[in-house]
Amino acid sequence: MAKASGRILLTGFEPFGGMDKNPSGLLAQALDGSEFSGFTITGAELPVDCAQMPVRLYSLLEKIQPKAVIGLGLAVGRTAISLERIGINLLDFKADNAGNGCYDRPIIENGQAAYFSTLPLRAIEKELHSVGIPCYLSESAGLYLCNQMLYTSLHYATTHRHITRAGFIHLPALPEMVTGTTGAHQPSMNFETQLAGISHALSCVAAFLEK
Ligand code: PCA
Repeated sequence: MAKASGRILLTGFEPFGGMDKNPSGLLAQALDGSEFSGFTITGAELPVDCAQMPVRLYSLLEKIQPKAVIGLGLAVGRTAISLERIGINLLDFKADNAGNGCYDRPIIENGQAAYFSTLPLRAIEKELHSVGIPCYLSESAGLYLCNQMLYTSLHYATTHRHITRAGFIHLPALPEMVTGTTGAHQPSMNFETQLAGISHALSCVAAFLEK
């Protein structure tokens, strides 16, 4: 049997909301070029701008033609790595980095209400727990850019059959983000643990793509 090959697109986001870092963008950068079961990771950072984010995402998807796409994002307050189950066709937020606000706005006009993630979520959960990394399945990716990225990727995958798996993973804040004056009392996870967690998630996805 020929060895599996191809690309997995791993995106993260730039910092937003007045924070000076975003672990998701740092992880996408750190994992760019790495290999899992014959699949090469293309790591890229997306803007926190609801108009520009899809433009950048579509251009990456067209250029890279990945077999799977995994979005990463920061959700301050999450206690563990969270595997999002569902992306919904709705945006509702006050301001992104470009100052855009959205109120009760569909992501895709007349698009279906929601899509389920097609990542092997239970397998990823099991794998992370087996190596001692806290993680859980989450029922809401919010109504901001991360949900937009998740819904947009799953919608794209319905018409671009080369993408067989798509989904989104939210990350807790980094310790240094919650030890200043603003983040006190928030949970955190260090970068090395997040990196190990996302690496294990990528091996799981690559193993599923191989089948
Ligand atoms: N988190 C935000 C958008 C960018 C990010 O990293 C979110 O949860 O929607």
